[in-house]
Amino acid sequence: MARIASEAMREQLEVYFIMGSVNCAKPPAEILAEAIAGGITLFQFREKGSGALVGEQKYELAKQLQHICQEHGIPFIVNDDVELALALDADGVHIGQEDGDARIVREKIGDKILGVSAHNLQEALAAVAAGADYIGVGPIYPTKSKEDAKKAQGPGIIRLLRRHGIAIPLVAIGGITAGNVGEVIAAGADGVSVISAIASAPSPAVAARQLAQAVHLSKKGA
Ligand code: 3NM
Repeated sequence: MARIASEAMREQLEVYFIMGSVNCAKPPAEILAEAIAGGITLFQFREKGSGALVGEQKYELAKQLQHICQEHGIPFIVNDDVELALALDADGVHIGQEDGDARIVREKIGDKILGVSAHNLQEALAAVAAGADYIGVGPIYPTKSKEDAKKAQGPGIIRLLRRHGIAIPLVAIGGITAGNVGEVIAAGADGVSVISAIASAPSPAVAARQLAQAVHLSKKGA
């Protein structure tokens, strides 16, 4: 297996759905299946926050969600937990700045997809040097889905990273809705990642479809 090509990565980042059991008011498997029906392009299992599952229960949920992704050809990324990603032979790992050294994660996961969260230019440059396949930049807008989220930076942070030569695939995160997708794509993001816009929507399928349409429209206009 070779590292993912950056054009393929950019497409997979278009509608990147992230969730774990704490984000779901109904069974996570149901929400994921609906989100896939609506057109998400990538999924991240992020079992974090108060009340998050651990141990066997976390493993079983991950396995169930991975199976749904596999049935529909949606790559399955694991947040933070490299051992879980390797045990499941997941498609990739996403790590935050607190989750350890990206270079060490790259060594452990070989050619699997590596995503790294960055909040400023220095972190983004370090992520590129460590071998990230994409960078998650946020929070762009205020979010209630991450307990220790930093201050919202607005889409200007994406423009700043692009202006300073960060050319690898970038996905925007934090408070993204179909209504503000246009601004982040125009600023230079390849896609959007969301928790609540899909997981808390009355219809995850409709929400995913609206996000996908907004991304496609914005990319055409770009
Ligand atoms: N990471 P919502 S913000 C998981 O800034 C996560 O790195 C962030 O959830 C970062 O779409 C965030 O509900 C939460 O705002 C995104």
